[in-house]
Amino acid sequence: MPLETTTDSELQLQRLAAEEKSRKKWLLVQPVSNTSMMVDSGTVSMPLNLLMVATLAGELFDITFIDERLGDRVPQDLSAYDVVAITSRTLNATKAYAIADRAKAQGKIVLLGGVHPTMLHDEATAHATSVVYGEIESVWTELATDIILGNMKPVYRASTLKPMTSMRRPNFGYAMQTKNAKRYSSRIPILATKGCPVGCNFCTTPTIYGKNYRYREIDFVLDEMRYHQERLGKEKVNFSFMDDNISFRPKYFTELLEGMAKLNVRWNANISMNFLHKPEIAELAGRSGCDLMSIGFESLNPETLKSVHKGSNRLDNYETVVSNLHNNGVAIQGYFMFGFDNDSEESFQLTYDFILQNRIEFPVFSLVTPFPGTPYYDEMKPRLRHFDWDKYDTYHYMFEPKGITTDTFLSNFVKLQQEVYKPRAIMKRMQGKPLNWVWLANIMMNRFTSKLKPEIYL
Ligand code: B12
Ligand code: SF4
Repeated sequence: MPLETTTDSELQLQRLAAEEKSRKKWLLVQPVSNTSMMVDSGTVSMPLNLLMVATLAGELFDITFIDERLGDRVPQDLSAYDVVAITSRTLNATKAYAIADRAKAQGKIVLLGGVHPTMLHDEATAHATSVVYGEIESVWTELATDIILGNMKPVYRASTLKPMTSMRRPNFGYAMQTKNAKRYSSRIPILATKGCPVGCNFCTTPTIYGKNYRYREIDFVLDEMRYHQERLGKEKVNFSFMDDNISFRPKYFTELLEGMAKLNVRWNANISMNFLHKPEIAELAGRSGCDLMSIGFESLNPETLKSVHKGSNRLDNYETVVSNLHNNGVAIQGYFMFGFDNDSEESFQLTYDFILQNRIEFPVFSLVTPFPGTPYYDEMKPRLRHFDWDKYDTYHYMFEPKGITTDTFLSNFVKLQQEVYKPRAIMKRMQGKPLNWVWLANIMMNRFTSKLKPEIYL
């Protein structure tokens, strides 16, 4: 998709908005999921996706912001609003649709956006006035104009993506003024890049944004960080990058980190390990304040990595990546997926050994989940056990892998988690590491995993 620059239609929208007698009232909703797993529990991260919607829409409309994960609930009577706009991933799609249906029945303009409505826009349009495909920024002028004129289309999909240079600084005020805002993590979500051309077949990003990789000017990202430092009156502010893959362009990534090193901030991010085996990158990450990197190791089986097109992962580099980061004081949240056709009983033992030997601080285990709309979903659809979106949370069993029976698989999956989070294993992985929230996460995981039973995954 090509990129777009400013158009006359933006000026026309401003004129239309100025002529409006009263500003339309929007209710923005982040629905809580129905899952029983530890997804929306405890402290939750501020939803940057809905905040970006609020920031844009708030320039022209009045906004009320509800995050159900904080305990707030959408009122039954929606007469105070003209537009009800809901964000949805697959795990909360059922919830999002129920709210959307209620709002539609009350005659509201209902907007559905986010990953799930984008991937399954035919399904979502049945519940909404309009579905927004992908990011709101690239369709905003057309969408806002149609809302003011009351002339809605079923789907808004951009033929060109806006450059990220035009991205607004998110207005956190919308989230912070909600009653239970103290349940938000103190880490500030921030975005430097969008997209990831690696092309893993189970991931939604390449399907939605193709091979595009866009980034903001480094000065804008650093300015946003400085703004929060001034607002909070301290240098050591914690930022959490929401990027799909912040390190895809080495030059951009290293320049950004050099800038951050001068600010004295702390940060964490999702990262692919394409060039993390280079010691100078890990040194720069540590120097620029990175305290945790979330890395998708996914599997220790080269055939599996090949089959999901995870070209950024080289098994030969795993240990080097880990030791480089550890040598520079960066902790690792390591993601491991199970349920691939190549998995066997041996896969669990291999993963356990890797985690213990390499002292991965915060291992996270999930079950392979083919998300609707991805190439992997199309491939696996005939073998999927269910289409209950509430269970598409990466913690439910989706299909029987070819190499192992369900019972053996699930009992090994439980055992692995319990072993990794036993006190002795925690000590082996964590001894000598800073006493911070990662320790706390391990203690919580010890309690959580000790109660696990294979049945909960079904
Ligand atoms: C950062 C991230 C996280 C963070 C922060 C999440 C948060 N608080 O928002 C953490 C680590 C906490 C997380 C957790 C999870 N995540 Co996550 N995460 C991401 C990631 C990499 C980026 C999301 C993001 O914030 N991007 C930046 C914002 C600005 O962009 P955006 O989300 O695309 O939003 C834009 C548009 O979608 C649109 N839009 C969004 N909502 C709406 C609403 C309306 C009304 C409109 C008009 C437009 C609109 O406009 C927005 C602004 O541009 C995405 C990948 C991706 N690109 O989506 C995965 C992703 C969303 N995560 C995923 C998953 C599976 C999870 C977990 C279930 C994992 C787990 N088992 O714990 C949990 C679920 C948590 C929850 N309750 O939703 C999947 C979801 C797949 C699916 N089909 O549902 C994704 C897509 C990755 C993938 N595998 O493909 N995640
Ligand atoms: S490296 Fe991560 S973000 Fe990129 S396509 Fe693969 S899973 Fe998606």
